Amino acid sequence: MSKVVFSGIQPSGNLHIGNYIGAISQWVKLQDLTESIFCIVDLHAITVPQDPKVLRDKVLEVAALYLACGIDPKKSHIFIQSENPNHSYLAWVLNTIAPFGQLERMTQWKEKSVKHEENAGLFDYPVLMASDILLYQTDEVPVGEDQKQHIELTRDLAERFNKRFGETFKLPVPVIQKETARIMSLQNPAAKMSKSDNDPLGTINILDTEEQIREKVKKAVTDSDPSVLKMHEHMNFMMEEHQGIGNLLTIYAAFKGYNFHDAWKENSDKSYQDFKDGLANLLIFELAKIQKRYNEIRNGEKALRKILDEGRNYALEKSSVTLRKVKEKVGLI
Ligand code: ATP
Ligand code: LTN
Repeated sequence: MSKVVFSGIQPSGNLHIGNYIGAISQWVKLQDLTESIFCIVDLHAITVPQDPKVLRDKVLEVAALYLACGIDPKKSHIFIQSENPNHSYLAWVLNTIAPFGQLERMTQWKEKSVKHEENAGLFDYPVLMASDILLYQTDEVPVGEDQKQHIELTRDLAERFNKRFGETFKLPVPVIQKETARIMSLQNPAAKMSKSDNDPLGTINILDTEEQIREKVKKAVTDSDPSVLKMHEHMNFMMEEHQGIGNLLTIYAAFKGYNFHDAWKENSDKSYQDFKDGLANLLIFELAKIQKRYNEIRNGEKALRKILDEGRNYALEKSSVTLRKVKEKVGLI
């Protein structure tokens, strides 16, 4: 039996190259080898304020981007979280065994609760995420580094439940790529590239125009020392001491399909300006391919809706098997 892979992205803003490199590009590789389920997690997105009209459109945008980036509906199942009520049902049950103190220690909660108005949904976010994963008896969860803590919590909740009520859930493991787990902001290389960054120059979105990409790469922070690119070839050192330039090399490597060292070798003789010109051209070329496919998919939304309907039916059927077990164990029938 093949492994089950589950992952998701919130439709809470514009998808950026960090989401693509850290998450989606891994999914594309995994879908050939596993039973893959990819979700658009709209219930998570509403834990911070969203404009309802924009949210509705963003859900379709993210779905179309999954496909445009290479998720193949013949190999993977794609669905919208809120169309499968089993997720919120299991979240409620898991809430009753989730330790308050552990939820308080979640980094994402600490960061988001100061940025936004606190609400119980934001606090409970990781329990809903655990439900997403556990409902499908998931083996592997391909994500960026920032989600590792949430998957540890998911495992803890599964173990607690299994111990208290008997074997019910499989324990999932995170799959995190070493070199590309954390793409940093182009303006503040100490912070991760993020949909919710207030500085638009820090983030390159998958649907950015050629002009936007050129401007953002041109203005990206590099280093006050002009010889860094020539002198330092080791990724760990670069990411610790010269994060700006190390991050740009990581992005270059990801879009070329190289490792960090090969990207360094190809660019080490260049000035920052020439390297940036090459990086901008590469991003424009690669993102244009995704954008072309994206526009075709958005122009044929009936086909997209059909893929999402099939995904929802599959998700409902598969998750209902686990939820039935949970209800029986807890005494809810
Ligand atoms: P937000 O700012 O709204 O929290 P985000 O940009 O951090 O959003 P998410 O929707 O939280 O993006 O993440 C979707 C997936 O992309 C997750 O697997 C996450 O780990 C990964 N990811 C997000 N940002 C990066 C990044 N900068 N580098 C690598 N992976 C990332
Ligand atoms: N919390 C994740 C999004 C997310 C997710 C999931 C990822 C929700 N449910 C299940 C993997 C598996 C985030 O903020 N990136």
